[in-house]
Amino acid sequence: MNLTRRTSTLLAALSVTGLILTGCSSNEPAAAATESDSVVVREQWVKAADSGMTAAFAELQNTGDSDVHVVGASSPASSRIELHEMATGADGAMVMRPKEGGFVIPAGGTHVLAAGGDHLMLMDVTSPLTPGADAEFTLEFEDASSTTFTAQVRDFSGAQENYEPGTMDMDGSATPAPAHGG
Ligand SMILES: [Cu+2]
Repeated sequence: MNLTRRTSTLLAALSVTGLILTGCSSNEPAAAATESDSVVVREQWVKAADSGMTAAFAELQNTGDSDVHVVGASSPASSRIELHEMATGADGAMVMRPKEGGFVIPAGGTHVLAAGGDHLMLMDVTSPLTPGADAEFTLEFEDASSTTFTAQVRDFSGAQENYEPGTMDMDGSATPAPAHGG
């Protein structure tokens, strides 16, 4: 009985609080939402590397009702980061290249960054990224807002990307990890 009464008192208190908050916000103009307000980053990770180039991946969810444009990225882990996509080159081989206009996270949808697809390309790793360590990343959006996330460094031999300025190709071993292979 006592518990029930305490629970209903608590619920009543919460309802009153809710009413007060609702009352306040309805009297004020809607705050200008930034693109970063709509973005949820999950499943983020970065491929281990001692130096040179590597890639970071994540699922970028857009909880808002308009598209979000990712126009840049940065990290203390790399002196430069490019937004890359995979495309079929003139010779039929898959090549990776900077994605024109960056990534679009569709309204109410998710844009997946994954091996063999769009990815964050770390062009010049500043210090060894060892498995289990964390690296911080910042995504920059078209409206100049940004969001920061921490990605875990993982060992991943499934996608060996070859990147040479001028050729930018990815060899044929770019298959899913053995655990997911068929
Ligand atoms: Cu790349």
